[in-house]
Amino acid sequence: MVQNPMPTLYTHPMSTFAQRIHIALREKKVEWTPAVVDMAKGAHKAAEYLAINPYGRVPTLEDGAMRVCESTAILEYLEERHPEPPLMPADPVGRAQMRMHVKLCDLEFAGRVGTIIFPKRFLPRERWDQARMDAAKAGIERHLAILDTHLATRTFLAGEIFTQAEVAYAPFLLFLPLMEIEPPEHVREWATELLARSSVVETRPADAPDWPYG
Ligand SMILES: N[C@@H](CCC(=O)N[C@@H](CS)C(=O)NCC(=O)O)C(=O)O
Repeated sequence: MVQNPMPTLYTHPMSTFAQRIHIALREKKVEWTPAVVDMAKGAHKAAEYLAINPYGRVPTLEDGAMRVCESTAILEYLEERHPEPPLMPADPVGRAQMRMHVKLCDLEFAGRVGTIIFPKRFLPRERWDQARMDAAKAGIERHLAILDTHLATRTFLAGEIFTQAEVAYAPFLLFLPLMEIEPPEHVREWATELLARSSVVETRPADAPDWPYG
């Protein structure tokens, strides 16, 4: 039996979390096989996919007998499997900073972005929970102010190279215009640069808004 040497990525073209993996695969020039999960038809909650990822979410990466879900764990796996070009600083301090920023992205930013953009992208207005969306927007603005102070003295979040931290942020920064959030100065400069990177441009969801802050 011929073994498929390429990893399979369970994904969806509109998924922000899956875009992280598409960016990393392009940065690292890793060949992969797509397996699009038809989320609009509920395929992510069907038994066949739940056998692959019991949480019914994308992305999931399958590499030989190995299967891993959770986008940030997949990014770490790809880094170890394909270390070149690195998406991680070389030194322990830079790596700790990068991991901190990846975690803060999920804790302070990505979830709140989802709270706003999921209804805006996929639900009729009468089903929006406006109070919850407004609270999420205020939380995002607080977080971006903190990030702005950090970015005032640097080009990238950690180790002065484009890392997994930028990969984690990019798909969510793309939707700032849809959320009507104008980024503060240093976040704007950083985001403008990283959103223009070819790996990000080539993996943009079709409905991502234009970036008016460049
Ligand atoms: N923490 C997960 C989040 C993944 C996630 O929520 N993916 C969305 C698509 S962007 C999904 O599959 N949602 C379906 C659901 O939650 O039922 C990760 O980092 O991979």
